[in-house]
Amino acid sequence: MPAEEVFIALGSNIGDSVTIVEAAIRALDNITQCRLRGRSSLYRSAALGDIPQDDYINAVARIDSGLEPLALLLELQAIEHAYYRNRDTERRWAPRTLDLDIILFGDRKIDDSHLVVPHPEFTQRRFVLEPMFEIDGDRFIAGYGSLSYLIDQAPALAMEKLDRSHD
Ligand code: A4P
Ligand code: MG
Repeated sequence: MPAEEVFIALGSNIGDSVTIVEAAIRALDNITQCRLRGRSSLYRSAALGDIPQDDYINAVARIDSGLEPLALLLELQAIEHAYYRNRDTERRWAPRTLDLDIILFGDRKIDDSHLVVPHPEFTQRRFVLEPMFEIDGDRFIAGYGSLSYLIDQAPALAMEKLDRSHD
């Protein structure tokens, strides 16, 4: 089966989030049948949601996946667990060590009890759209529009790009 292009959003707001997100991006390249093809800078963004919490470090990576979506999701959850994320005791929107979300998986539309793709909230999240734009500014997403259009429509969010001199 030919590899499919997948966009993955990464977020962390507990611990050394810069180091955690950088390590998670590298870990994506080690997933079986997957290759890292691109990545954004890191961004610091104000936490979205009702619970007051620290800023997030966010980024987006693009990989080629020879794995099917649910198999890739399991691999991503294994990476989350490697950073001690405790899913059982977390509330939605609560702070987390590492969150990996599949944003796009080729052109697929998936509505499974374990996986919804495109990610249902990606158009509302500047911390996903702006890093995607950095990787692939010309992208047109079928059923949604161009990334620049989506960014124009997205709610405002306090956010800054971190410099990449540590790369
Ligand atoms: N799941 C369904 N679809 C997907 C998908 N496309 N990618 C399922 C990944 N997982 C998907 O995930 C719960 C279940 O979602 C998984 O078991 C999987 O089967 P989770 O990560 O434990 O759940 P959650 O925390 O309830 O939801 P989610 O969507 O990951 O959290 P959010 O909505 O992403 O919220 N503010 C800023 N600035 N930056 C952030 O990164 N993140 C959150 C977390 C809140 N505020 C934020 C940020
Ligand atoms: Mg998640």
